[in-house]
Amino acid sequence: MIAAQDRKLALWNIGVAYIAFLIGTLCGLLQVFIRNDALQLPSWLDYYQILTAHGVLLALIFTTYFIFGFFITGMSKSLGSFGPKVRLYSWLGFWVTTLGTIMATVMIVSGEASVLYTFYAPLKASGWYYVGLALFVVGTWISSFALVGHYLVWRKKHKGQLSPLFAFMTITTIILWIIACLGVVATVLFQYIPWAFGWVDTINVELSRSLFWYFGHPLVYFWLLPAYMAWYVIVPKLISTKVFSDSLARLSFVLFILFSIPVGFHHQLTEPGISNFWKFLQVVLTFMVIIPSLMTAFSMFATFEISGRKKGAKGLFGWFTKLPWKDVRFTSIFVAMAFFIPGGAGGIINASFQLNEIVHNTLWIVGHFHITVGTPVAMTFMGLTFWLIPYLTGRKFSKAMQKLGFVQIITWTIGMLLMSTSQHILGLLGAPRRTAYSNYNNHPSALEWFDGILTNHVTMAIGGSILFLSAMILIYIVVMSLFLSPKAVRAEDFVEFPMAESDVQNTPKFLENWWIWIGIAFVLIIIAYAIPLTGMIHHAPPGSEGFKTW
Ligand code: HAS
Ligand code: CU
Repeated sequence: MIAAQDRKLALWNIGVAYIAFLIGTLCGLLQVFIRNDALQLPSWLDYYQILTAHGVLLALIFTTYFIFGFFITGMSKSLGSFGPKVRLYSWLGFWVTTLGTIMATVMIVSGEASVLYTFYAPLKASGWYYVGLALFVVGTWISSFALVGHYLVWRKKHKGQLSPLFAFMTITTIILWIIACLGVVATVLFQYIPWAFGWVDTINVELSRSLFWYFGHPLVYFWLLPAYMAWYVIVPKLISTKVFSDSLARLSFVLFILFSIPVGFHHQLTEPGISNFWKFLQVVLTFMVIIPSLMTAFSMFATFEISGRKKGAKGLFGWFTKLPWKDVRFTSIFVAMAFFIPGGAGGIINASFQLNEIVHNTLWIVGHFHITVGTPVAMTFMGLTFWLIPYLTGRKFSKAMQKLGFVQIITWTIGMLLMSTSQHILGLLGAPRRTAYSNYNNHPSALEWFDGILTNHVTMAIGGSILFLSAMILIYIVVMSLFLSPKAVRAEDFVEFPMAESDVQNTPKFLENWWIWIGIAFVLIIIAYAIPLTGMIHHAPPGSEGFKTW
């Protein structure tokens, strides 16, 4: 078991994550009802306010805190206990992040920041909202540097050795995060804050959006990579085998450093002000960033097959029956992976220049991110939660809890299937996103479209309600594992951190030469962004004043 002080640090991070999860999922429930006109909100609360809270609390706060909780635990386990300095900076990072979180949340709740999690200008929130966001990012940087420090200490002591796979992947994710945040920090500090506090009158809208998406796209891989870490490092252990290929795993991670950043324009394909050439270039790079995910899929199937064959499986698909389906830690993650097949395919559709015209700003996109971050990532985190919290608290994860865990992931699966399928189809039929609801002024054809069994806002709401039920079961499991389950006493009751072996004999050393990857990443970023961003600054139309539309 890792040092008590490191456990405390991890538990505080996971605790905040689940507070955000509780409030965020409640907001999600309210939303699907409002879209059905089934709910009249009190005058101090409105749809966009709830939508902002839902996006920020789940996509940003829940994920980030959970990720740091997971990283802290895994880094302490794979590299040894933190030194006093690393601990100090980790706490400092935690509190700065939390201060930012509280400021941003207070602004949202008080109705001063109903700008959604993308905070597109010229929607204008209170300046303190942007200050909160900035503090949030700075806090995560401090926590990140603490982990990097821990890693550097290890490397000094182990000259010439490759670091353990978990540590390598943590560092990759952190590098990606720090480079990605440069964009959002630039726009928040130099554009939004001066504008929101009234020091300048107008804002360059196109530039602010582009800097946002420079950050916004790699943000999705900041969520995904920790899930991939679980797939590469935890899953093989759960199915009693080793990591399929250490070099493949590391290579796929460094490819994310290269290709996940210079692709933000694929969120802006319908925007004027960026020429087709630059959009096309970034679309091509987007197709490059699909490759490490395909490598991951390949690697997962190989892992399953090797494990299955070892257990006597025959034939093409015999391994399938040999997987440990009764182990909720495994089944949850398998379902998460399965969701990512349509999730990833949808991403490829979105990224296709012409097809984007059809799906952009419709409910299809909402469907897309609920089967990328909302299930593959979130359900992987759930699968980790089942053992991570008991591991950290030294409490039991009983048979009854395991059963409840199954109920939780099954309800999440059903709820998400209903909700995301209807969102995808409704989107294709033209239902917009980022609006409370629209049936196009009761136009007959819209009424007809939106009245099918799956193409229905009611189906979406039923799905949303099942999801909320599932979330509450999870909260129950979390509270039990944190405070109430009996402490483990006998050796066999202690919950383990399942970390698989990974053979590094054949792994090329240059994979851990970070400067190569950071260098190439910056070259690609400059190629993709330097000219179009300069153009946006030099040929900017008059800036926009702010609007408060709520
Ligand atoms: Fe995306 C919009 C393109 C992946 C999240 N995306 C979004 C938004 C979010 C989001 C939140 O090009 C909305 C932002 C907003 O508010 O406006 N996305 C992609 C592409 C990928 C992709 C090309 N997205 C993600 C991931 C996310 C995420 C991951 C969160 C974690 N996305 C877009 C585009 C838009 C977009 C456009 C803008 C749309 C617009 O117009 O606004 C790729 O990375 C996907 C690659 C993935 C694969 C799948 C590999 C499969 C694996 C599973 C193996 C399964 C196994 C199990 C082994 C190719 C690894 C076997 C099981 C069995 C049952 C057989
Ligand atoms: Cu993207």
